[in-house]
Amino acid sequence: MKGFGVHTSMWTMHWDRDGAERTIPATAAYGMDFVEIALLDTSIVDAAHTRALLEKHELRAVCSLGLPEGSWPSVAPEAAVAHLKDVFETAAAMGAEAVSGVTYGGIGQRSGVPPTEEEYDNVARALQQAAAYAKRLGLAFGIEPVNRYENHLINTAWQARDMIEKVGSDNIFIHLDTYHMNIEEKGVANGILDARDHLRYIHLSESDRGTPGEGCCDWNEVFGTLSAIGFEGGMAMESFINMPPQIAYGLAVWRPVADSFEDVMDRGLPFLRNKARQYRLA
Ligand code: LER
Ligand code: MN
Repeated sequence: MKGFGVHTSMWTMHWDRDGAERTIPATAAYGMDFVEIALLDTSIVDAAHTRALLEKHELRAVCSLGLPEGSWPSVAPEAAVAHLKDVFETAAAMGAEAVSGVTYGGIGQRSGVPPTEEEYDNVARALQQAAAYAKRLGLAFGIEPVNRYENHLINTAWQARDMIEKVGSDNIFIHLDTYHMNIEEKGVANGILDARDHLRYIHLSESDRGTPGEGCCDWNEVFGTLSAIGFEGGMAMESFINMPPQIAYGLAVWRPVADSFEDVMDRGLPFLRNKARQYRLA
């Protein structure tokens, strides 16, 4: 993964033929290098159709998801591996480079008590099997720490690093998100430095999930630290404009995060591109 991308939440969270047809040409028209496809329901996906559209518009793709209840690796590792294998097959058939996100649990999964060693052992075992399957399909496999209100297992870059070292597979990587780091890290630089050797992907997401540059994320710290570690991975703008209710619930997004789609694409995206350029990341 390399360059600048955008999450499909800008256009759709429903990846059927119609969603793909609306999203891929629009993403290409904004000059993106890749699109991040939310792969929440593989049964509605026409992978060959997506692949053809990606090729036509010369776009690369990364897929992301959070696991549904019933397939949470800490409590149901076998079901988690089965779910991830199905996602990997669809992602590979589309021609995606990686599958990432809350691949170690659910968005909104919380046990109500601190994580146990048994939960982490189950997660590590499931991720190890999943990573091996992803590798056979030529996919990289990411884990995205999210804030404490969305999941109780992996909230910081350091915890993600611990998990990756426990799993030990060479195609697994850390995927950070500025929104979550702004809540959980003692400074965004700390998160990036902790992830460092394993960091291959980052969500550029404002403190309120709205228009980048108009919240309280410290973007100079974000891009300055990425530049200092020689980051060469993918940077995906993530702003939740298009939210079906079941996703909004997990993310706790209860009001529009920006006045319009144009606010994010026409003001937020140039802001991020300029910052990346300022710090010699683009
Ligand atoms: C969820 O909060 C999030 O940041 C998404 O990227 C999860 O995949
Ligand atoms: Mn994210």
